[in-house]
Order: sequence, then C-alpha cells, then structure tokens
Amino acid sequence: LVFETQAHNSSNNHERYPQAKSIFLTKELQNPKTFIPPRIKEAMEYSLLGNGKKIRPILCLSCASLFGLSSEKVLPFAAALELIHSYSLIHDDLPAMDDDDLRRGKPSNHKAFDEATAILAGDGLLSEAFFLMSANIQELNPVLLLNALACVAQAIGASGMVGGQVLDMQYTGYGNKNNKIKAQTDKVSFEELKQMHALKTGALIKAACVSGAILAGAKDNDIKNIITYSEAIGLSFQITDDLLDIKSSSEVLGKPAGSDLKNQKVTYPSLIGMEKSEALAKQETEKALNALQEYKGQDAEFLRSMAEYILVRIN
Ligand code: GRG
Repeated sequence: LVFETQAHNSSNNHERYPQAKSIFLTKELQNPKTFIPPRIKEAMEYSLLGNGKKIRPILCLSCASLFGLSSEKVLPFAAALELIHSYSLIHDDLPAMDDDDLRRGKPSNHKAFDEATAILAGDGLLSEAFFLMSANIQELNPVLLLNALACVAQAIGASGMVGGQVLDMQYTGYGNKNNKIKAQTDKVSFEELKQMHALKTGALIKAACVSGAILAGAKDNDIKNIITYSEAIGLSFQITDDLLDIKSSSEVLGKPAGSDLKNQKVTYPSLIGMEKSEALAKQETEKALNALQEYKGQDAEFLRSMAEYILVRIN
C-alpha cells in the first residue's frame, strides 16, 4: 500500500528501546515484498486512494506535532487511521448495511468489485492498519505506542464505531432495497442520536487526536484538552454532514433546504431543525477552539483552522 514504504524504511533506532525487542516483528513480516493477491490489493487501494479528505490522519499528525513529535515518525500510525476509515466506509456501503451504490461520486467498493471482495477488502484494510501501527515501533516509544494502539482499538470496536453502527441500524433500519430490515423504533431521542454519532463517527476522530497526543507523550491535562477538542469537532463534523446531506438533496430535488425533513432518516436537523443544528455546530466549534486556548504556534493554529474547516466544509 501507499504508506508501506514509510513503515518499512524507518530507521532501526529501536536499540533505544531494548525492552521492546521481544515484540519486534519477524524479518518475514517486515519484508515489503510480501505477496498480496492483486485483486484484493486493487480493491483496497480503490477505496483507500480515492479523493477522501484524510481528516483523521491529518488530525493525528497535528496533535502529535503539537506536543513535539515529528510528523515523519507518526506518519505510518496516522496513515493506518485512513485505512480504518476506508474499511468502515466499504462495509457501511454493503447491501447488508446502508446498501449504497455510490461513494465519493464513484461506484462503491462492492459495485466496482463484488460483495465478497468488498468484505475482504475492508477486513484487509483493518488488519493492515494494525500491522502499520505496530510495525512503527522503531520510531516510537513502545509503551506509548501500546497505549495509542489500545486507544484506537477501543474506539473502533463494539464500544466505539462498530457499536455506533449497530445503533444506527437499530434506529434507521438496514439491508438491501428488496430485503429491508425495518428500524426497531420509530422515535429516537436527541440523547440517543448524540450517543450513536459519538460512537459511529466521533470515536475514530477522537482516537485520531488522542492517539497522536499519547504518542507524543502529552501530559494528562493536555490529553484532557485534546479530548474536549476532539469530541467537539466530532459533533460539529456530524451535524455539518447532516446539513450537507440535506442541502445536496434539496439541490437535486429543486426544493428549499430543510423543507422535507420529516421524510429524512433521523438526523440532527430532523430532530431539532436546521437553525438549531447550525447553532449547535457553531457552539461545538467554539468549545473546540476554547480547549486549545493555551497552545501557541503553527500546530495549534492548524488545529484551530481544522475546527473551523469542519464547520464550513462543503463536502
Ligand atoms: C461498518 C463498522 C462499520 C462502521 C461504519 C463511519 C461509518 C461507520 C459509516 C460512515 C457513514 C457515514 C457516511 C457517516 C457520516 C459521517 C462520515 C463518517 C462521513 C465520511 O467521512 P469523511 O467526510 O469521508 O471524512 P472522506 O470521503 O473525506 O474520507
């Protein structure tokens, strides 16, 4: 994969961490020429190398850099977060889940390949991500790396992204057009919606920021600030996503944005309306900016501009 070289070319300065020797990867695993069957490689790269915004790796690199760890050292770990994100999108689009034919304006993975290949491409990306994160050990403090790995693993499992996806399926229904499984409830509360998104999309965004800070050896108080920042941008990211969905479908239908909220699946605008959703997204952006108040320099500036970008983004 595209980031493979960085992972394998990293210098062998692991001698600084003799305690980590027992968990070094074998020579075979480190061999960049490891054979990957072309079809799965193509399917993995199809989704990974599309025109995604790469928000999660960028956040991880910036949070690490804010606390003094160079981007070069974090690059494979940060890149792995994009592999995880790509896996989640491929699986989300499958006929058994959201059943989407398009992703980023192109056929979704199972449409471009086939369902079995798409499932395996997702699995392959997820596994490769953990390889990339752990193969990065030469460049990083191994104890911090294990902490960061635990942070990411928890964020994407049943108590994070997978759990959020399950709640989403319960709340909105799932399955292909001919065999739709209906929502288990017709009423979702604001708190339930918030929890669902905090897990489904918020958890990985938060883990991207927090893992970067952990890898850089940030202090507890700094980690707390990064948690506040990342939870706030995660929420504003989701609200903005809902608003963008409504704006783009109203353009397609030629109706004013928000005129059709009752027919939408449960979203922030369908529960609290467009105006309150916009206000909430702004309020969360303010919260994110406040959390970074004490930090100076270009990384802090960049993270502040990311919070603002997430609010005003157009895709
Ligand atoms: C299948 C376990 C599993 C989880 C899927 C993240 C997710 C959970 C589903 C994605 C569904 C979705 C479109 C959610 C809205 C918010 C979101 C994650 C949008 C896509 O993220 P961007 O905007 O995507 O960062 P790009 O295309 O820029 O990479």
